[in-house]
Amino acid sequence: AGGQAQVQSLRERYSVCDEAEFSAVCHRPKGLERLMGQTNFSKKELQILYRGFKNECPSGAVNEETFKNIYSQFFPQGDTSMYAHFLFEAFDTHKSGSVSFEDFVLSLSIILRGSVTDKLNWAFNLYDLNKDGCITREEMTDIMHSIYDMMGKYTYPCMRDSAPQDHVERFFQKMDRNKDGVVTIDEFLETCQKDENIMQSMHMFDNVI
Ligand SMILES: *[C@@H]1O[C@H](CO)[C@@H](O)[C@H](O)[C@H]1NC(C)=O
Ligand SMILES: [Ca+2]
Ligand SMILES: [Ca+2]
Repeated sequence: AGGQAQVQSLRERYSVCDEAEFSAVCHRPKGLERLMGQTNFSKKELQILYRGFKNECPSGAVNEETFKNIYSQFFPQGDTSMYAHFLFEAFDTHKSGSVSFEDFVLSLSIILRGSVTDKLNWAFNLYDLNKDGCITREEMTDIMHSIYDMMGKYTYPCMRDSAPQDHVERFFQKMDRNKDGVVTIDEFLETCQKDENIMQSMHMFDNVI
């Protein structure tokens, strides 16, 4: 249901509506069919998403600046630049410095419609800032600061300065099962799958789109 609402809110944000243009880019019907097969979006949803994408980004690929602009509209009271940067790097799966519509909907499908394991793998990759396969305290600290910065001090006026660090410590207490100082994907999946509340308490997907 959350996914539906998110697609709906994307739909409301983007009013540009041009079926012909969509067909032009997905000129080969196979392109669209392939995307329908690779994602859990319907043709209609892909059209809505495409219009939004094209509206933000007429060149057909999103750069980091676009992510920052979009996020600053959603969180006007906070500083979104760091979180948008990390998010961009997670979407930019080919490390090309830009996110194509295809990259974009593949990630979005996982976030909104993927299985729990798909989502956890995606989140792990987001938190693993240098993409070396483990999450360090430094990486989690950077992520937490970026989320707290984005929320802004007006949203949480009585938040203590130590709150992000407390969050990191709790994360490692739960996740770093062998206490070697890093969290691997196996530790992450095992812990998250046993404790559904972790997902919510980590703000995992609420902030993503
Ligand atoms: C689509 O949904 C199924 C069932 O939840 C899931 O297994 C699959 O990985 C999803 N695919 C994508 C790309 O989201
Ligand atoms: Ca890492
Ligand atoms: Ca470990």
